[in-house]
Amino acid sequence: QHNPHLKSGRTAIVHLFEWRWADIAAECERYLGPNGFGGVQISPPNEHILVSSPWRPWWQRYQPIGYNLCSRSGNEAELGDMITRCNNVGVNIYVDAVINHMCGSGGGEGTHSSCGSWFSASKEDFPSVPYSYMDFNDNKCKTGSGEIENYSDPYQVRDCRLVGLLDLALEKEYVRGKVADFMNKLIDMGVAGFRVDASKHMWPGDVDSIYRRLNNLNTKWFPSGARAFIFQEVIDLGGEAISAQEYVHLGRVTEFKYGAKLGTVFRKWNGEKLSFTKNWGEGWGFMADGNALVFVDNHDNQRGHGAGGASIVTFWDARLHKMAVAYMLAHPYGQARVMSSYRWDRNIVNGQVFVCVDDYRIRMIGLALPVMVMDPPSLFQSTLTRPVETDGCVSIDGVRSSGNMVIFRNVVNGQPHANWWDNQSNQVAFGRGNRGFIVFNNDDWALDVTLNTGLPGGTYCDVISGEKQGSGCTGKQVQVGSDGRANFYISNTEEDPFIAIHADSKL
Ligand code: QV4
Ligand code: CA
Repeated sequence: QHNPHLKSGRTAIVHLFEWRWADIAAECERYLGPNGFGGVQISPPNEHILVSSPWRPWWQRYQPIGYNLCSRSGNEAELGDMITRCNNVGVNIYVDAVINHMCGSGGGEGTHSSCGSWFSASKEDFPSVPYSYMDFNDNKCKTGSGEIENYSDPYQVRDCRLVGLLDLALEKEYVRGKVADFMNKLIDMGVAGFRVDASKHMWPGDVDSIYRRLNNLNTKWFPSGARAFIFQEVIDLGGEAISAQEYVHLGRVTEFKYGAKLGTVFRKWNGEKLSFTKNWGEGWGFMADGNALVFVDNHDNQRGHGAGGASIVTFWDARLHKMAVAYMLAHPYGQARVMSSYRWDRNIVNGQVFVCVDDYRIRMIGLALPVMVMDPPSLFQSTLTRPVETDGCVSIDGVRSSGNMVIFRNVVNGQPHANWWDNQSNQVAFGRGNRGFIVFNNDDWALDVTLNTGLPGGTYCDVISGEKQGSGCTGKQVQVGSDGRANFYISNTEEDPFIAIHADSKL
């Protein structure tokens, strides 16, 4: 089902990677709700293995032990409290559902799991579900190693083990029922839908059967008869046996070409130019607008996992990342998702290490402070929490450019892509009907041009360099004439070489 059921006036989803439920609940009330965010993609809530080598890596959460709802992010009560509190302020919750597999075959035996449930990876025994060896694809998989060896063989990709992960027999009624029970419990608690992990590795017919078993959404927050929003993780950059098209009738699909191409454009690789994005979207060979879930980067390709390639822009390239995220949020194509996770700074006080955890707002602006490694020291990962006040870590600018572009997307929602301009190089501008206008300078020289914005005459506040506060503006001001035309000047040396104005930033 393709509709994210966003509350009226809301358009964007944020992935709060590895955040704790209690922190997300507070963030919904404190920031996401009031600032127009539509929903949160949460990390997998199910019971997962605890990996010791390396110590407690983030990816242990993609190795389920069962469907009890206790994970590194919190327990079932905290999860329920978060869902309720976020729903109550208009922010939907989407669950990352890991249903293709259980833990890795080398996961051992014991109670090293997030709720303490006993399991045996070697015997394929997971009593808390329960699943036994009969519920896995060992006989169906035809490769010698039992692993996916060749991605051009769709049988292997669906029936064999993805990096050693015990592959569930989703053709079995019993297994489908257990997976559906897990998802239905979450639906009844009030979630709005699911990111379906590793969808490429499941037969479309199997997941279809599971989706059909899902309950309607909870009528406390959603219209009666509403079906869960489904967005499926299929990495399709072309050239593989399995295509995203096999899944689009079941729900939306992650459009991985989007971030890969946008990164290539902003990096000016392969002769790409921003001016070539006049027909961005389906014109670039992406899937149909209504099927696409789009993003600049994700938790895998930020970390060198999964596909996407070197072109993906992340917070490591802060300036380009901010521009790319703004481009995505300003552009009408697809259901947009922004990414948050964490960085850490080593801060040693009296022999104790303090972790400075960041959020999507810092992510987007790019980090003023140096980033040491991708992930916090493992010691802290089991208790990762985000302080509400992160002074000393926060760049206030970061709060602005990303958050304000989410508001931009809300303000221009439903308006057509309009008033395109480019300099045949890397300076471009476009509007959204008569509601918003954005100008980018990714060239090595200044932009100085008068453009038709499509907006009513008046003075507008740029929401990138500042924002409207009361009747004033803390950033650049743009004068739009009664003919809709305005002059823009953007130096190529600015930290944020782009300007965005919209109906609600009019002074
Ligand atoms: C190791 C060996 C294997 C061996 C196995 C034996 O490398 O060769 O067979 O042991 O037990 C981790 C390790 C991996 C390890 C495996 C099993 O990285 O080395 O195998 O666990 O223990 C995340 C991480 C993976 C991680 C996995 C499970 O990215 O590295 O694997 O979690 O902890 C493809 C897929 C796509 C996938 C993408 C990463 O088509 O679906 O790769 N993306 C999603 C998630 C991703 C997650 C998974 C799928 C799996 O976005 O975060 O993988 O749920 O493109
Ligand atoms: Ca599979």
